[in-house]
Amino acid sequence: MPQFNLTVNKTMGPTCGFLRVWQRYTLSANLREFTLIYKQFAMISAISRSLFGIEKTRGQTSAQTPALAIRLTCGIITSMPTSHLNLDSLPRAFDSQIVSAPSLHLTLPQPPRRFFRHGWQSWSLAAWTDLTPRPIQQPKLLHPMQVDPAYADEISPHSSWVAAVEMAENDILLLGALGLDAHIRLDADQLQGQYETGEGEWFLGRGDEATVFARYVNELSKRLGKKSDRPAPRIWCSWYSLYTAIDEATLHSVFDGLGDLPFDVLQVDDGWQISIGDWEPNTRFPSGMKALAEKIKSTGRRAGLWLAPLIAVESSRLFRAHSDWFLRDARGKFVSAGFNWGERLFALDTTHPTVLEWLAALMKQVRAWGFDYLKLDFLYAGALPGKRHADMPREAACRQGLKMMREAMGAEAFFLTCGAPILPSLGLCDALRVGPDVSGKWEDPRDAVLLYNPTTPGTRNAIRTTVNRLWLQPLVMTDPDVAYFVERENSLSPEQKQLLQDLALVCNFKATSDLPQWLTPAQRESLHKFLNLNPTVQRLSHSKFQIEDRVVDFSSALPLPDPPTGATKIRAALISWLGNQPLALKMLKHMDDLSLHRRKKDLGNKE
Ligand code: 9PG
Repeated sequence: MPQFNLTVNKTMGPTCGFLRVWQRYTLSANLREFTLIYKQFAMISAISRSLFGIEKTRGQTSAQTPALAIRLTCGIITSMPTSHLNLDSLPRAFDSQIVSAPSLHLTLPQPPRRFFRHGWQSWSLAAWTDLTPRPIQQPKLLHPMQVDPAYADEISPHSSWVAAVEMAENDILLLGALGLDAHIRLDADQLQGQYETGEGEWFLGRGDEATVFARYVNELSKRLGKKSDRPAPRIWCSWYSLYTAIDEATLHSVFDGLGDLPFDVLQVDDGWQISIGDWEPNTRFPSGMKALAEKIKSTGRRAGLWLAPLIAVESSRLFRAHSDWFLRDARGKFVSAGFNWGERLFALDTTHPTVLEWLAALMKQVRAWGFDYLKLDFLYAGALPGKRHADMPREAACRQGLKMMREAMGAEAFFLTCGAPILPSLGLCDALRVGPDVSGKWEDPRDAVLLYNPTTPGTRNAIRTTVNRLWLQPLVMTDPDVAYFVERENSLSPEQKQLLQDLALVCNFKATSDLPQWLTPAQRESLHKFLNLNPTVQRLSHSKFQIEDRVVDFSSALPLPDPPTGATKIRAALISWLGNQPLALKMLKHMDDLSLHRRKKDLGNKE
């Protein structure tokens, strides 16, 4: 098959030494017809002759090859940092095209029907949406924890690293960055990709959804690293039943109660530490962390631990003692990493050599305690915009911190990233949380409708984003969060619980937080069976999967609620205002703590 490889180098060469091409294009496609149109430059035919060895800018190849017309609009002026591509028509089966450019503008034949947006970090929304502007999700105080704060106020379709547009049924055009710090937006018929710092590669593909994502993934894996080949462990995690109300005695009784349930890892979540930033056991763990890991290992399982190593709360010893380790903005103010645990959060600067040493020492400490499954959370903090000790793009800085922690924990440790920017995690972690937290509720109407927030804990939010992140499966183990089997403290219908269990099977990543004390014999039996399942799974469409002989459809979780209108809009504004008041969030936390306390007392009575 005749193939054209077209390369415009950055420097034009002797014929036009004073000019530079601001972009390099590498184009490989099977062409029948091609049109190359150069704008803004009169000497172009001379240059095209000397550079590409083509006499004409229009031509034809043999009639057997698939039809393709590509119009390339190249700028050749030093000061223009943008590449323009006009893609009038491309064949369905399409050889991948890779373009290097700081910024890329693609003119589509018409505005697309739908847009695939990809959220920045684990909890941020990934979804196919229509083109109508989306209200800014609320509250803003939580933006650093939920979206890329650099783009939090964008209401038109936009996306981190990769976006896709549907031009017609099964006709998808994907634009995906192969480097970090890239963002894509759609403005009517203009799909625009932009690297924050310098030039980077872009992948461009057209075809059906599965094919274009598979090709993008293939290019990503060449650059960021391969999927780990170890088997996915089956995990019991303390978060979704006990939340922060964990203590040594309660965990021991849970670990004993799990009996012969086939878990590989028992993972202790948030609640063991003195404070976020001070990663030593608190007074509820008087025997210390080594003893806790020993207890887990005595049940024949691996010990897992949660930490959020890149953040600290304002009241932590770490923040007070080493404020110079924390990220600041250009004016010298601390950069907000969000608000949680009733406090403001700040981010460590992972370009600071002492911070990197501290992170490595922390990982070694945790490994020395005996934990070898590490769930590292709130990792977006390493990539927040700010002025760093070393001048480095923010996502490269985060990746450097992750790499340091991976090296310090050792290749034998299982590394799960959570609340993590997606591309910077690839090739470094074993598994990646690919959606928001689940909860015992399908959807919280306050968050979904009034705050227009698809990132807060809730089963629908978790399923929606996870299903839209399954394209990552060849690159990393995708963690969809836990599945539930209990009825206690849980309002999910049996069908909704089944969806979560099925999503775990699709992801081949099984975890639960269900307390053995809360499981009826029948529920325990179902959980046992589930943990031993290893079904064949086949994707039938975007939302439908064949799991052995059943067809499972996740489409009920995928739509996004409509933006508030009329009187609801007024309530929404009020709730948003409240959500931005630290005091209101502190009060909510206090109420949560009280109900947790009751839950734990109740658990004590049941034993
Ligand atoms: C422990 C938890 C669990 C859980 C993690 C993470 O405000 N937020 O947007 C927000 C989202 C998720 C979240 C906490 C806050 O949960 O995903 O599994 O480990 O931390 O605190």
